[in-house]
This record gives sequence, C-alpha cells and structure tokens, in this order.
Amino acid sequence: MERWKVNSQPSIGLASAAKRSAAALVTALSLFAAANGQDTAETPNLSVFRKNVGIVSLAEAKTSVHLFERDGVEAVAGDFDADGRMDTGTFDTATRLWTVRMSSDSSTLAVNFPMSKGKSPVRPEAAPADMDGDGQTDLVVFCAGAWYVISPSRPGAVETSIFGKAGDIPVPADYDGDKKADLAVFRPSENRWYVRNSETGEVSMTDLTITGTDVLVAADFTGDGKADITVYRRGEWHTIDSEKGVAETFKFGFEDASPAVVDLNRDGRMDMAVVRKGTWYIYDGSSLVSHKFGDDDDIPLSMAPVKNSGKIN
Ligand SMILES: [Ca+2]
Ligand SMILES: [Ca+2]
Ligand SMILES: [Ca+2]
Ligand SMILES: [Ca+2]
Repeated sequence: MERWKVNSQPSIGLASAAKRSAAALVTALSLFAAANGQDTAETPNLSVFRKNVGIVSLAEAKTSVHLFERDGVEAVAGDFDADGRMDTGTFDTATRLWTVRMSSDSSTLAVNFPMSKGKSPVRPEAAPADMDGDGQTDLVVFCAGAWYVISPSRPGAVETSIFGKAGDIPVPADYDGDKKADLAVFRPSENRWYVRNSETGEVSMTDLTITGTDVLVAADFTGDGKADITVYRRGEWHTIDSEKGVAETFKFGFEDASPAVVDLNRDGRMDMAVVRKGTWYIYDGSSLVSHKFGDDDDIPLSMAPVKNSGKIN
C-alpha cells in the first residue's frame, strides 16, 4: 500500500478575507477528528473515468475496474447507499439507463428512466443529488429545464419538476442547508447561477463565473451544511461564502490541474482536490495530502457537481 505523505506542492495561499473562515475550518475539523478519533490518513476512496476503459476505483486500498466505457455513456458518482463512501456508475444518454455500483455490498442498482427516448434534440444529462434529504444520493436527470428524480430506495417512482431551460448546466446541491438538494442551474449565456431554495421556493441569482473558462463546483467546504457556489479558475478557487455572501479566493492548484470534490475522512464535509498527471492533492481544511492514483488523461470523479461551464448542447 502506498503511504500518504504531506507534500509541499501545490502551494496554498489565502486571500486575507478567506483567512478567518479557513481558521474556523481548521478548528472545526480538528475538534471533529479529536472527538471521533478519525485519522485523515486513511485509505482514500477515489475514482476516475478512463477513456476506452471505464471507471477505475480505489477503495479499501485496492484498485478495480468495474464499469466499462460505451458510446454515449456518462460517468456518475455520489453516495447512493448512504454509507459515506463514493459510489460510481454510468448514465446511458441513449437508453436512459442508470447503473450504479453500491460501495456497501458491491451490488448493482439498475434503473431505467421513463423519459421519451430520442425525441428531444437536447441530450439528457445526469445530475445526481440528494433531493429528498434522506442521505442517499438520488438519480437525477436534467433535460432542457425538466428534472426527473428517482430515489434509489423507491426505484419505481419518478418525480418531475421544471427549473431552468435548454442550454443550462445543472448544479443541484443543498445551498440553503435544509438537507435537501436545491434545483440549480448555471446559464452560460448570462454567466449566472440560478438556485431555487428548497425551503422557501425563492430563486436567487449569483454572478461569479466566466463561461468557458471556469469549472463550476457546488459543495459545502465550510461545514455549515450549505453548499458554497464555487468556481475553479486555473489554480484558484473563487467561492461565495455561504454565511457572509462575499466572494473569496483561495489559491490551491495548478494552471493545468482538474478540480475534484472528495470526502477524505467520510465526515460528510467535502474536501477540495486538484488532480494533475495522476496525482491527487487533497486539502481537507487542515492539511494537504497527495496521493498517486490514475493516469495523465483520466477524468476525476466527484462527490458533488463539478462541471465544465461551457455549453454542452
Ligand atoms: Ca456509498
Ligand atoms: Ca435521497
Ligand atoms: Ca436545500
Ligand atoms: Ca458552506
């Protein structure tokens, strides 16, 4: 087993405004670790999507290839069985079939979405999130403003909502902190995020992003239970602090790295990661660790939305 090591690269720098929240993060994480006796150096749970191969995962210190690539298939990730570990799978955009391997017992969940096939000119997109707040990531499909949701515990029932429009990029996450993911989209034509608060139904708009340049990231990094609207821009994380509502900049990464969101110690709080040439650099709020996993061209899979901000349709 490869050992974790603290690596001096990439450098982490905080803008002055971000220092306070970073200090709060460190304190909170240290307290949590002390209370639970958790060691952040445990074997990570990482997965990548590899062209011409499929999903390659590292779990329990073992690497496995468990789903193979096919045409028109998207890789998906989340915690569909609510055991705190990432589950990976695929969404077939042609047949609307989800296939997810559960980390708890290695069983496979297969669910066919009752959507009309091949009639819409817009390609459906997988956008997994925990919409009902039961702890299990739900199977969610976004297609031209329509949202289709199936809970893994009730695979026969589909719920439909309308929010957004064709060309929008789905970024569902729990922005208001009621444990239920909120319907949310990024609209490339306006450089704008639209979030519908699941508690009140109010819609909020946020401008932070440069379409085509930034990578959209939606996850709770501060630990208040609310997802922070974030973009990754060439080695910098620009985030809207969910409590203060102000933009902060956090230098962590490289010009040519891909961002990812993982939960290193399975505490339910997401950790920032950047991946470059098969090396993962993960910042859990108190320390930076690096781990060698994957090849140069692999696409890292994330526990929360991480999306290209360019138009997909
Ligand atoms: Ca799981
Ligand atoms: Ca759920
Ligand atoms: Ca919510
Ligand atoms: Ca937050």
